[in-house]
Amino acid sequence: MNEKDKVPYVVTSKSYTAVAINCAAKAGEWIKSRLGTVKQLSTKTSAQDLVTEVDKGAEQMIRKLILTHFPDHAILGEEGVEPGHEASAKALEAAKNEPYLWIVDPIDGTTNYVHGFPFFSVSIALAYRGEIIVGVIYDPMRDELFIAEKGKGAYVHGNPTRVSGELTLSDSLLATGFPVDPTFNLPQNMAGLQALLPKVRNIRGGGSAALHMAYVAAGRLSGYWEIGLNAWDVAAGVLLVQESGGKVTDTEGRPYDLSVRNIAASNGAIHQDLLDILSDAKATGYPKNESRA
Ligand code: 2AM
Ligand code: CA
Repeated sequence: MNEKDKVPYVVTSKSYTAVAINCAAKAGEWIKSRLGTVKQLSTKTSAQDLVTEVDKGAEQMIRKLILTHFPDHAILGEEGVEPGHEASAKALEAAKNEPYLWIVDPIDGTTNYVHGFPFFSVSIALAYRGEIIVGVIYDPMRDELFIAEKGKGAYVHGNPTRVSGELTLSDSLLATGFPVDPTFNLPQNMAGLQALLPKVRNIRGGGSAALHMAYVAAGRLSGYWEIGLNAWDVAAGVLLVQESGGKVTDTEGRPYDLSVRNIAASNGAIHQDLLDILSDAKATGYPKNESRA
């Protein structure tokens, strides 16, 4: 038996995107299949525990599949990290130097999932040396699979996605998310809402950052901003928006990188106007006069 024969069997396909799609589709179907069960069981034990179980199960499923194909790759998943911004920043710091890093949110929109509000998704991104090269977001309720590959475009149902054409805020439909932190993020978000609402067509808060990003990519939303997020909420969506001709920065206009928590994504045309209003309203999510380190 020569040396080669001792190497454990590894599927040799190097199609990162195919693996991401397979993971998102499998996890999405499983999550969907548990939706009714969660509601039923939530009266017996805590609904939160049960969802945590579904989240964890989906993430385990995704981890196993990724590692079957790419045993040397690193994985940063929402359920593998302790709650809180500090822990997630630490986990990201530790993972950032990995050449290949998968960034996984098994259920983005967990609150919606608990309540049976059908707006949640599986989000999977692959970064190579910090640059996102694949992004996949799957909405199992609508069976919509959003796919982006760096330099190769973005697609839904195999059709190219394109950001919307609105040129002004007054014609724009925006989305945001409502952060729970009452001391800093929530008041900032309220200030942003108050400043923007009279200037746009309307604002939605769907409850899944990843799907909001996918909707910006597909031209269903003109723009989206949210503060206090983590890499797994938006990484796949960032590539979708960029590959659909849109723009993604932090809320103060700096280029996106994996450590950005305060995000602005748009069709490009309205981007600066959106940032200006957030800035004037002191609603960018950054402490005054202090940009992120
Ligand atoms: P989740 O459902 O995976 O938790 C909704 O505004 C967005 O914020 C969702 O993408 C949601 O992701 C995320 N989110 C919910 N609670 C959060 C928290 N405490 N900190 C950061 N992001 C949160
Ligand atoms: Ca999430």
